[in-house]
Amino acid sequence: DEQRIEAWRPLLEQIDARMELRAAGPGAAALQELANGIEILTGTPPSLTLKAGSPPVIVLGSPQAAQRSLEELKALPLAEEAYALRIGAASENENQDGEQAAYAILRGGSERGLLYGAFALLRLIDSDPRGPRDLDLAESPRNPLRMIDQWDNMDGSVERGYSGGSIFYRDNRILLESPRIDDYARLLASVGINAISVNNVNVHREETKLITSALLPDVRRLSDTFGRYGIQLFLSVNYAAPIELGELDTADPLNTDVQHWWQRKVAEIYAAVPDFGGFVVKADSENRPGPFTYGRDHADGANLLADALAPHGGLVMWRCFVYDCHQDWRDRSTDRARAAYDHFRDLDGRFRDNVVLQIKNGPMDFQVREPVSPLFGAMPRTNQVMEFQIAQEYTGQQRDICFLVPQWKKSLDFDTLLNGAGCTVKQIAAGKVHPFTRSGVAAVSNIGNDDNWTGHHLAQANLFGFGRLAWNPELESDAIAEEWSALTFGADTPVARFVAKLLLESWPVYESYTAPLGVGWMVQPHYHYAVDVDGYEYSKWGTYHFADRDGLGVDRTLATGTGYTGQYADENRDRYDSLEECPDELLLFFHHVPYTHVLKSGKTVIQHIYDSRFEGADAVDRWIARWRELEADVDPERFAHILHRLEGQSENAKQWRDAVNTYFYRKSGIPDERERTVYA
Ligand code: GCW
Repeated sequence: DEQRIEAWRPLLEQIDARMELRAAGPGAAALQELANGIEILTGTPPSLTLKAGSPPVIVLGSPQAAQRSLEELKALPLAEEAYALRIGAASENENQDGEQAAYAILRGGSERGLLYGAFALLRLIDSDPRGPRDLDLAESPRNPLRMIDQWDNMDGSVERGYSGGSIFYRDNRILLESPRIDDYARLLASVGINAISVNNVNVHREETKLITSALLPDVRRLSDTFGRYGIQLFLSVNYAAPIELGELDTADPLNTDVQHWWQRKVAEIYAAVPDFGGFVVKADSENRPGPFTYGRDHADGANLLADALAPHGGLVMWRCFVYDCHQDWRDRSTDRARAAYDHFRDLDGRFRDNVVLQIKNGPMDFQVREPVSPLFGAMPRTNQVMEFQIAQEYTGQQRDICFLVPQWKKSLDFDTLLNGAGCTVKQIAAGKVHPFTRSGVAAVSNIGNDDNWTGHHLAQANLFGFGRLAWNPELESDAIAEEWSALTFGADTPVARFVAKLLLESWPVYESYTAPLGVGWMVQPHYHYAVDVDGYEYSKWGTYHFADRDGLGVDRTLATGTGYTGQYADENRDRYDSLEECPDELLLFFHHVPYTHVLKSGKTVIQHIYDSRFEGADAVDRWIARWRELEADVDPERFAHILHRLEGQSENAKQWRDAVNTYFYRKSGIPDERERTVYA
């Protein structure tokens, strides 16, 4: 490690920067991050010169050696968020006296691009075991919007937060004095996030006041903190704000008083927070207010806010998580999976240009395995972003390890076939399929005020991974896991190698001891951690597995089920409809089958249930054994913390294994072929 850093040293002693001389912009942040990062890596702060100039560039190492490349790079056309990085490390850069004349040049399409480049260079130095080498690279993000949603409440709690309390709020105040907020902006910028919404989509009484004159000055300071790192600030708003703030007695989107109210309100917000990004809205969803109250639809609702925001360049991120959460389990015709598409699809073309529909990756709710939401891409005239959940609500709550990058990639790679082959989610999100004016990806954050940010130390990999994937969805899961592990545990170390492996195994392992074959849920109601096979079976939330003595699964086919499959393009519909072609991992999402149904793997469903529950629990125990072997290679604090979490995961996995196996043994009466312990 030290040798590698030594090899970099000639490039890291001197920094010459040219940019506009603004103290609070991303360019200044780029310089500061580089200087700071270099000092941490080498122990010596670089010498620094700063002059006015455009486009923004930073030269590290020998300015003479860099000269010719610098002129070339300056002339390169770059998109606003893009950066170019050129490194000259080879020995031909030695000057006559035989001194190293290595250099690195960073050029941004803007200061923001420069900041992304600075972080990319630091990542390279710290994670690439090869050391400095000649490199010529230009990158720009695939997704225009790369957004993080906080579900933080002003009382200091975090909805579905598994890492302590909020870093943003306590006792209904904004924590402006907290250095965590500044560090969070740095973390997010380091992986290219460019937008953040800072309060829960469930907007309660106190948060409704974030858009009032009492709190807007504090919101401005938050906006400045994130703005310095190129991140635009959004707020979640309460659809009924005009009523709840005591100013009107209706929130009807077609009422002119309501329209004027929002116009004035938005003008007031922009006067106080000039760089404001816009609103995130959860309306008519899980008992939140919305346009349905007034007999209006979601286009009316979203356009009301969009019209108010448009003159200021603001966006409305309108969530599509709209379904009946007061369902009757006896009613077999209602299917929650259908809801988003049924509510929104026919509104295509009615939304303003500055509305972006925010659609959860699956049609249900962030389960360990779901098909891709059929609404994504199905509205060619409406901007869309896909919403992921970094917080592990249903995937182990940051107590169990579940590296979600492979799951997200599965969604992003899905071919919707909506305009013929190649209409993948990632292409649609990038705005390459439909003429979207704004699009991309958003995700629910997993951080809190725990010292390690994410509860489980290894859950940091999910936040990092989301940012990397949002920047470039073509990155491979193993590359992201390896990069994070190297940055966190040292490049090319046994710990980093094992952690990367563990991360990559963790989603399949988590799936293998929890709800089988795409059926979902089976969790303790409300908390959503730990097994309760029938926890939601007779509930109003619309989340059933329909297990009986003969079989299980949800029939969502066109012919005999809820017809959900009909929401996909024909070829995808046919594949899901067909018992033979439906992928095993989603079988029970789409079909109700007997326990004796034979999977493509050659196993019966019941035997698959038994086998994978045992395999999952065993895998966790193998991780523990390997982790113990690494004790001498990792600091005691992280060693103990990760061991402790793994032991908890092992217990959870066994609890799931036994509860699920026993449940299905009792239902089916079919014993495990391999005669392992299944409790009666
Ligand atoms: O998954 C569910 C969660 C709710 C959440 C909701 C949503 C913010 O259980 O806690 O509310 O999704 O996405 O709106």
